[in-house]
Formats: sequence, structure tokens, C-alpha cells
Amino acid sequence: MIDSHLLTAIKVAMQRKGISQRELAVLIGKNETVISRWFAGKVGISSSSVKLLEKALGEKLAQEPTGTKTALITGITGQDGSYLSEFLLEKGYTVHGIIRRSSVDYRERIAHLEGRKNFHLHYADLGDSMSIVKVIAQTRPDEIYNLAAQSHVQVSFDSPEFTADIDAVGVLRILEAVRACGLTHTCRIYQASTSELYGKVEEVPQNENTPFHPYSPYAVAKLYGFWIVKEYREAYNMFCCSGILFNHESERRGETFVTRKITLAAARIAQGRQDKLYLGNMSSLRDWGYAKDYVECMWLILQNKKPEDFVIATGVQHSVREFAYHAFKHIGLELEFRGEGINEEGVCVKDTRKGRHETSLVGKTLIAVSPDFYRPTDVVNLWGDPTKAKAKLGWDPSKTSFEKLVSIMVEHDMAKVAAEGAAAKVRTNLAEYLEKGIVK
Ligand code: G4F
Repeated sequence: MIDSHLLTAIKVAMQRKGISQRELAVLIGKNETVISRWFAGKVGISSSSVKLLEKALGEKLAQEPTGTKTALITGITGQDGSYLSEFLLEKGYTVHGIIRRSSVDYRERIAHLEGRKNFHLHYADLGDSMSIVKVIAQTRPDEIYNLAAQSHVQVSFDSPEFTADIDAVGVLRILEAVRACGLTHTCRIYQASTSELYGKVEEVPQNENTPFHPYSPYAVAKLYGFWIVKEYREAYNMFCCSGILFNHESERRGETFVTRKITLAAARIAQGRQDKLYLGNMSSLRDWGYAKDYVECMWLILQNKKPEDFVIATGVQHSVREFAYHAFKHIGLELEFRGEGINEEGVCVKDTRKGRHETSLVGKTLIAVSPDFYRPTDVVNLWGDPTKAKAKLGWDPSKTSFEKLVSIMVEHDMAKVAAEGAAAKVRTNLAEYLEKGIVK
């Protein structure tokens, strides 16, 4: 079996010692391809090889990391918060998360973790300094991951002030709380920054040296978050850094972000539960990765020797149109895009769905454009260059390909829609039974 803890421990130790893959091969007397196969997860590492590695790297790998650390995650109920919690719990961390009081249940993504010994939730809010100070004072974390945000770009045009309060000043509140609790030099802080900072892009692809040009209230607020983290790093010598993450998606992605909107709609259309999908700018280009892979990088950024900011991306770019094409194709619905701008349509030209379907969808328009989803200013050309993260953190940006990501999301949503359909049938039957007095 391939031990991901061990692989990560090796990568971290190599990076700490500044040893390349080739140098490691020489040090342990093995061919470089053997090491590449370990890192690709293709073969396991024998205990005799672990001994050789420990000798070469001068570290006890099995004990890496220590497993006694405490992390505090804001935004724990979100896509990234839930994956990061799983990742840190697996590493033996005690995980504390900040949640907000709500009368509706929004804890679906972490429901499976609640009740675990090392998993704790606290009520607090990034808009409420005292609540943050209290949680930090009580938990005294070694690491804070600030993932909480008003994260929807289009919504930031409708709620710019709230966005600024949470995404900009909220970051400052955390930094100040850490200082107030006397953790300035012991607590490491990860700030969830974003490729939206590049906005109206000034170069393609974008790396850590590309100038920022924020292009939405969300991006402007996040730019403050980025700079205040840098300022506290320099002013107070704090270990705080930003991960400039490009779009990262998954089967846990919020349903109003474009990828999830597409995969859910494709599943509903394929199962006869929706007729058409309306989108905005289909020519917009993004560098989409798998969120589960990206949380590892958040952790690696905090294990680095010195606090630095990193671009996290796959280095591969696709349009919204291409994402939609692949999502529908995966289900057996081939689309052809006709027309331009507001008149563009995705028409079904081939229907090879498995199973029995009453009518073929060939000739039907399954995707249309609605101006409702256009933004006052839109970021249209994001493409990240992950070279630094690859070299300095030993992170592999190609773990999950674009095609694989699309298939994971589509398959999840096909099952979800099928289950919803079955549940709806049960509810209908139940109503009928109740009406007829069959069920009391
Ligand atoms: O999926 P999106 O809403 O993501 P966006 O705006 O890129 O932001 C996401 O990624 C950022 C990282 O770069 C994060 F910082 C941010 O918090 C968030 O997670 O939109 C992607 C593109 C946009 O250009 C948008 O105009 O898709 C275009 N689009 C076209 N039709 C649509 C739609 N976006 C949405 N949400 N809905 C549509 O119908």
C-alpha cells in the first residue's frame, strides 16, 4: 500500500534540506525512475528503502509530522475546509473549526467528522473580533487556516461592503487576535488568497511576480487580505503566508459556481429533470484543479522553511464552454456550440446515454446564454504557473487531470440526481398513502 504520509514526509524533508529527486537517487543508490514511481504513487516503498531514505535525509520519516499539532480552520464548513479537516485529522492534528450560528443546516460537508475525538467546532464570526480572540485564546493553535470568505465573485457586486468586511478586515482581525493572544511567534497562518487578484490580467500565465489588477469588489477585498498578511510578516516577523489559489473544484463545490452548476444541470438534463442550462460568459478561461489536491498545498506552505506566498494551479487552461462540453459528453450527450455571444447555444448532436430513455435529445438546445449571469466586469483569462510550488514544496500539480476532475464531478452528480429522483418518488408515494389512509 502507498503511504501518503510517508510520501509527504519525504517531500517535506527533501525540500527542507534542498535535495532534488536526482540527488536523492544518488544518495540512496537507486535509479531516479524508482523515485519517480514512488512519487507518482505507482509502487510502495519498502521498509529497507525507508531506512535508506531516513539515513540520507537525516530524519525519522515515519514520525513526520509529529501528530501533536493543533489547527484552527475558519470556513470549515466549505469545500476546502472539509477537505482540509480530513487531511489534517489523518495527520494526527487536533482540528478546531469556526462556524456561524444559523437556523438552517449548512454543515453537510463536515457532518461525517462531527463527534470525532480530535474535531471541535466553535461559534465565532470573522466580523466579530472578540469572538475570534476568544477562540484563538482557548485553542492556542499552532496553525491557522483562514478559509472563511464571501467567496462568490458575482455576489460581491451585490454585497460589496459585507465582502470587504469579511474578506479584507476579517484577515486583519485574525492577525491582530493572534498577536493579542501572545502567539505572534508560534502560530503559523495560512491566508486563502486567490487568482482573482490578477483580474484584468497583465500577463499570461500568471506567477508570483505577475502584477495584480483586481477586477471585482471581491478581488479588491482579497487584495487587502494579501497585503496585510505580507505587512504583518515584515512588520512583526510573523509566519503568515498567502496561497494564491486558482479555481479549485470538486463534488463538494457550491452549486452556484460555474463547474458545479454545469455538472448538476448535465445530470438533471440527462435524467429528464431539467430542460436547459443557462450560462453567462462561456468564453471565460480558467485553470481548474481538484480541491482535494489543493488542501495538501495549503499545509505544505505552512511546513515550508520560511514564510512565502505561492501560486497554486495546474498550469492547464480551459474555457467554460469546454468544461460544459466534457461534462455533457461524459454522460453520453455530445454538444455542438452554434452562434455567438448572447445567441450562442449548445445543441445536442449525439445521444448515447446508457439505459432506457423515452426520447432522444438530438437536435435539442441544452445550453443557452442568459445576460443574468454576465458580470459588470469579468475576469476572463486565468492561467496559473505552479513552477514555484512544484520546486519548493514538492507539490504535484498534475495529480488530477481536467478530464478526471470533470468525470469525478459528473459521476457524483448523476448519483445525487438519481437519489433525489428516488426520494421524490418515495415522497409522492407517501403523500398518496397518507391521503388514502394507508399509512397513519
Ligand atoms: O465559477 P465561477 O463563479 O468562479 P470565479 O468567479 O472564477 O471565482 C472562483 O474562483 C476564484 C479563484 O480564481 C475564487 F477566488 C473565488 O472565490 C471563486 O471560488 O466563475 C468562473 C467563470 C467566470 O468568468 C464567470 O463569468 O465562469 C463564468 N460563468 C459563465 N457562466 C459563470 C456562469 N459563472 C457562474 N458562477 N455562473 C454562470 O452561469
